[in-house]
Amino acid sequence: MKTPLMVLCSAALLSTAAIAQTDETSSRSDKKDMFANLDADSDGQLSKDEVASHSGLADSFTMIDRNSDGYISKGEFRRNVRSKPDR
Ligand SMILES: [Ca+2]
Ligand SMILES: [Ca+2]
Repeated sequence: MKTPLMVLCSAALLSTAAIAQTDETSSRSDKKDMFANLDADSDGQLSKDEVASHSGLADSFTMIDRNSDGYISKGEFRRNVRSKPDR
């Protein structure tokens, strides 16, 4: 049974999600820019050559490349940047 309360709840959830998404987007855009800047050939992955200019990424390349395909995908990149202590 669908009650108006249900609709209100989902609307509230949706707006909360929208707010959270906005916050996340602002902090995420930096990482996205960084990824895009490093991704010289714009294939959506970072090769070792592409991260060579970024010593932090180059040093931990094999660690970031979780599936060991020789490339850092956006997901791998994002996970690394997020879990990395900011020091
Ligand atoms: Ca690339
Ligand atoms: Ca990979």
